[in-house]
Amino acid sequence: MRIMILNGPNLNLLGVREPHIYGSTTLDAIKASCEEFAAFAGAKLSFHQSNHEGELVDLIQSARTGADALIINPAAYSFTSIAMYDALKIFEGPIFEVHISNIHARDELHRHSKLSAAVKAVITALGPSGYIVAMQGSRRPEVSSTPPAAPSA
Ligand code: CA2
Repeated sequence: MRIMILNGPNLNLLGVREPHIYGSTTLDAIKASCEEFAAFAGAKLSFHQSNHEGELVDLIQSARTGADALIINPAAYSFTSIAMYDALKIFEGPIFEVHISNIHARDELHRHSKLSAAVKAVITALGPSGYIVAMQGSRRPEVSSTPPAAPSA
């Protein structure tokens, strides 16, 4: 099982700014715990962060041949990126969208992810452990590779 984890803009600053919203765990620490779980589960992990939408689109496209499951915290691009939505729709394996904070309890700008309609599951508000929950989910036999139907409107 090959798992790719993608992180969007500003997540490189986790643990450095706004700990009251995003906690004090750094992205390096999240990466280390994901690597630890991957070793335990016998999965191959690739872990990335980018502040650039096009680079994230390239990584999602590369997952078509390089990963069996995709876990993505798109950060602010959750709320804006049709390009990432289109790229996610092309990936055939299960996709998990992770948010560290509770996006539903945020202001209007941060509440509605455009990408959720293209993913298998959304894990929000569990803090950094949301990444591990997503990794566990990606290994569940009942998680089919069939993406949900696109909304009609
Ligand atoms: O809760 C999450 O994981 C988010 O995806 C984080 C995004 C936010 O736009 C989403 O609504 C929810 C923001 C990531 C910005 O990360 C920062 C880290 C430290 C300091 C400032 C921003």
